[in-house]
Amino acid sequence: MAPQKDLQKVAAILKSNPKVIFMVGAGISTGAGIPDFRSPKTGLYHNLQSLNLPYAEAVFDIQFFQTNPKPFYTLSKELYPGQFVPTKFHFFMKLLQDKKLLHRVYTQNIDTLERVAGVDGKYIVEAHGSFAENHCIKCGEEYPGDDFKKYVFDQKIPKCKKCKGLVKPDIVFFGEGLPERFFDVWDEDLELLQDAKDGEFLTITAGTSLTVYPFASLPSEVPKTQKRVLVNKERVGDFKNKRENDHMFLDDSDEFIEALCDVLGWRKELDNLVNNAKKEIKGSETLENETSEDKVIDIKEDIKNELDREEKQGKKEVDEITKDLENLDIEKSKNKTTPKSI
Ligand code: CNA
Repeated sequence: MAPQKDLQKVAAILKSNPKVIFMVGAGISTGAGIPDFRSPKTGLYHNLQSLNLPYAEAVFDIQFFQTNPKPFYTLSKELYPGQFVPTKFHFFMKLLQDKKLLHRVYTQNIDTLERVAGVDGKYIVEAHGSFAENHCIKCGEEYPGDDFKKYVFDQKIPKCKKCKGLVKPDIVFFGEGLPERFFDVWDEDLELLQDAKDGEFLTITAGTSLTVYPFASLPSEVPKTQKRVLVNKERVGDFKNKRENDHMFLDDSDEFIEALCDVLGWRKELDNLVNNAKKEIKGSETLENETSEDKVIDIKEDIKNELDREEKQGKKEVDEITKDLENLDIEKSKNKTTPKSI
């Protein structure tokens, strides 16, 4: 639980109307039921063993994808946007937008939950892309989103309508460059940060292990004159060298937001945002009672079922082939006996 004294300091900063920049990762979405990469036991990497990958990151490796796209498509079905309700942390970003305090959201996430929570696209920089568009990795032709989604949910692998190449959503894989917008917008924001008065900006880094570059270097590039907050279950990256202007909360991101909003007197506004959005988002009633651990178990079960299905399918095919071979043998022996009988 975040110490009250530290929460009050951050609340006082927010009350002084700073421009807020978020730098976030998978940890802010675990409360929605989407596993992160690296958390022990619940992280995707821990649970990908069943996909028989040579190494866990291979599922997002462009070279591996070119030879075996199946594990990525198995995982895509689980992570596909539209199945999750944003967390309190996401709605806090929306609350800051409503209060005209939001300057930018740099996200490594591909789940689009910032948008679902109502944050305007002009504030968002999806540094690692998203499922919004898909392209052929061979000829670059765009692939229609609805067709792509259907293939993903049917667990089939879509092929380019033009050249039959493999199709991939515009998610940045290991071995690929980040979108230009990431570099352009960060250049602009960095200039603003450098020219700003002391404490004019507040950066909030949350739910990220700060291990994937170049994103991981953003907090370290924030000038020392500006205040930084870290909300993460562990101390990460540049926050291992604490600055004078830093506030660190080694907490669950949603619990932190609840506690902060209580101190700010914004809790009712936050809860209203959450409740109104939940009413609008289809299917939220069932998801509301499902914990993130339940969802991780669901994902594990889905992967297992998929593998069982494939195994059964494989066995069925082997049985059919064996039967065909047996029939062939019978035919052959018939053919062999026939001439004899002639
Ligand atoms: P990561 O490496 O898995 O790190 C997550 C961090 O968040 C860890 O330091 C955890 O301790 C921390 N954490 C986990 N849960 C919470 C919580 N409830 N409250 C506070 N902290 C928490 O993930 P990163 O984002 O750093 O890695 C970058 C990858 C992850 C990007 O390329 C993403 O595309 C990718 N990813 C995205 C999603 C998503 O879109 N939701 C899910 C899984 C992976």
